[in-house]
Amino acid sequence: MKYYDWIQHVKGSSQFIDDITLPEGCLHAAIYYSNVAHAKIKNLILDEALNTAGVKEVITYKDIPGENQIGGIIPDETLLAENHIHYSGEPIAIVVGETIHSAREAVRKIKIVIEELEPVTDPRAAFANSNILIPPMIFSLGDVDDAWKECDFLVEGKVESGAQEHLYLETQGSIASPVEGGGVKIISSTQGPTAVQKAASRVLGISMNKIEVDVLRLGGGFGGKEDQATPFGCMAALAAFNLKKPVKLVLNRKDDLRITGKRHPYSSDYKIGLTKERKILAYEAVFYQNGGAVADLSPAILQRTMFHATNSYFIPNVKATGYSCKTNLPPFTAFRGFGGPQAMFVLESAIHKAAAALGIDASVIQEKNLLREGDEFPYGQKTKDCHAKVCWNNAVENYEFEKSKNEIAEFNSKNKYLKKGISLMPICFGISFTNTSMNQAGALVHIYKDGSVGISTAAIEMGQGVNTKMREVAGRIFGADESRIKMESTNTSRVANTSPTAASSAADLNGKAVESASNELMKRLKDFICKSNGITDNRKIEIIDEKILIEGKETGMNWEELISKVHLNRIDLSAHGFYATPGIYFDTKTSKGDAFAYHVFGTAIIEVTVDCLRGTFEIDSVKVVHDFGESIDKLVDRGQAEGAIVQGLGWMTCEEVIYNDKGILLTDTLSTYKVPDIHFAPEKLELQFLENSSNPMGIFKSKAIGEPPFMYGIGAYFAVANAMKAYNPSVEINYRAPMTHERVLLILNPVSTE
Ligand code: MTE
Ligand code: LUZ
Ligand code: MOS
Repeated sequence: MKYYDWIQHVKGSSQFIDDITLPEGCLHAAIYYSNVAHAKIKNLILDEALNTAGVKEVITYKDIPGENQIGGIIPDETLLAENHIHYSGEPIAIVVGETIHSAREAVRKIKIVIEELEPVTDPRAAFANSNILIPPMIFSLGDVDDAWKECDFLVEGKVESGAQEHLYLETQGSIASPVEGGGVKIISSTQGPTAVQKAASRVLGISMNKIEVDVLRLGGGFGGKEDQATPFGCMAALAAFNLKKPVKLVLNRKDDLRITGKRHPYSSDYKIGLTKERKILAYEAVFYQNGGAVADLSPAILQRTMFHATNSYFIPNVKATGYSCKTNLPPFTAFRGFGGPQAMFVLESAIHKAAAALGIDASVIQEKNLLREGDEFPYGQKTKDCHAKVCWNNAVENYEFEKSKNEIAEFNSKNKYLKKGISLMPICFGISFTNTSMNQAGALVHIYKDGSVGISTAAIEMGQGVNTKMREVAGRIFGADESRIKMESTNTSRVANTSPTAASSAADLNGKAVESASNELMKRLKDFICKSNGITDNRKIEIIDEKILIEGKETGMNWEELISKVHLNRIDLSAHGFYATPGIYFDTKTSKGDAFAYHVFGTAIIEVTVDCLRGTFEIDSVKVVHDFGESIDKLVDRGQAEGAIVQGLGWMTCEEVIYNDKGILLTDTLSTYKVPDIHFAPEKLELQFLENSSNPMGIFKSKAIGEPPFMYGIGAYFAVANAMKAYNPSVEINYRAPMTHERVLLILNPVSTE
């Protein structure tokens, strides 16, 4: 029987951090953080807080035994602010109390004397002051400067895309306990257990082997816990270490919203040049990434922006420049797509604007320029098994795009205020961490002597079904029933040096590690059967449905009997597997290389209806042809695609994170920040699995699914824009996302300022 952990979720029996039975004497921590964006700290007054009933300690940077440093890529991030505040939400002190109520009460009693400084929130303003987090990045192909002369049409413009809140259902949290020998065990809601372990080792000034990080599952991560679970793991560990007591730190929603970073807002400029035949000859883009106050993952995210500057299109002359700008906002971080969506929105905007100038449908330009087999990306890699065109063609034909277009034209001619719009959105997303060294994973597989199996990997289960896939991998190899296979928690003492579960590659990397360990165990089992039956060739042995077969004939022995015998014969029933993606590399000096194991392709068709009087709209349908390779589990993959699509639609059309010009988050509640719900979700969401797609680089020939479908959501922006143009052909689309109902209303009915 297949096992899906959502069965447990709906029964309420799955454990998250807040469900864990606390150890005796466990203390509770709350964070005191800044409510101004930029300031010098003159004095921190803790007396009243310390005198609060039940309060055990207030921890500041002065109490850190090791280094006050948790920066992952660049060491520019303190765990607790020292003398300078860089963003509103920046942690300053940790209050530890007997109850969460005493800790929170004491937080309110901390007083601070500051000298406020002028905050910068706009990336372009930061750039103008040379406030950049890393040196500029440039990716280029051909020569744009030569190519402009050859173009028949040139269009330039500016594009803005907003931040996005992860809104994982489980907020950030950790429980840390001191262990003998001066170490700590951290139970953390993190996508990156090794990141937590390494940072905690640095903060506590002890070696990594003294820190054990354990993760059962997350109530969602979406990138928000790739790097940003780390501070909370470290804070709980620091408190537990200093007070020699277990400490629980779980953020309430408001603190989580205010403290943690979100998807990076981008402000970009572009220039695009086309020939008379609608071929894109040249494209130049400059991306101003709003990085926030510290680097966090911004450099890696900016790099993925560069990689995806041309999305699913071949453009012979490209120049992409990226600046990661330092502002006084919380550090923006990983979020599904990891900078890719921001890049793709810019190019789609350029195509849309060029099409409008030419008086044609954007789909004409899109189709004409889709990637073909062997085309070169600006980073030098060439497409292989390129499915851009076949996905597009299947979508257009299977979903009758022309017919829908005509029906929409018909509808629009009959309705004055209600207008429909349609758009196509092709995607191409590279699979692999762009930092080659991160493409590795380990697995530890035990077969217990009763025939049951326990598997540990580096993968974190966060709702994406990676554990279901891991069980499928081992089950297929062992020929054993999946009900025998249990996925263990992810634990740094069982599988060490893990890359975060990210970049959509957990199933591939960890699946291949499980495959390798399982194959090793299978070899031992088969060798044993050979030996006890006087056979030399172990290829004659098979295990199917738990039955042991020799040359296709049943032996009468089953899995349980076999395992018991193997154990009595003193053969090791445990194996460690390891996988590192072969053949990938990337030279950061030249910005060239085969950075990705493969690419994922697909095309979506999106239809919307806009009420042009009120500005409200509905997403009528999203119809997709997506390249899943040979899906390991269609139910899981369909769920991933649907979830990603709705999240992408949300980013483009309803979710609006607002910081005021003082750098204060205004949308710090769920009544002011609108996330997609079932009413928002498209009335119709159709998904076709591209046929005859295989993928030698994926686990069991499947393709990664976690992030790519997010980017179909971009199409919604243009579907709404097209509906608005049907209402008023001269309307100026400003290419600022999200296109909320409010924005639609204001664009269609500009408010006079006179
Ligand atoms: N699905 C659920 N339910 N919850 C999540 O947090 N994260 C997404 C995606 N799907 C996420 C999810 C992100 S950002 C990534 S990178 C992938 O899952 C990671 O898992 P994978 O590598 O197993 O696809
Ligand atoms: N994380 C990372 C990622 O460190 N490198 C990546 O390339 C990446 N891509 C997508 C999501 N997370
Ligand atoms: Mo996903 S942004 O790679 O965690």
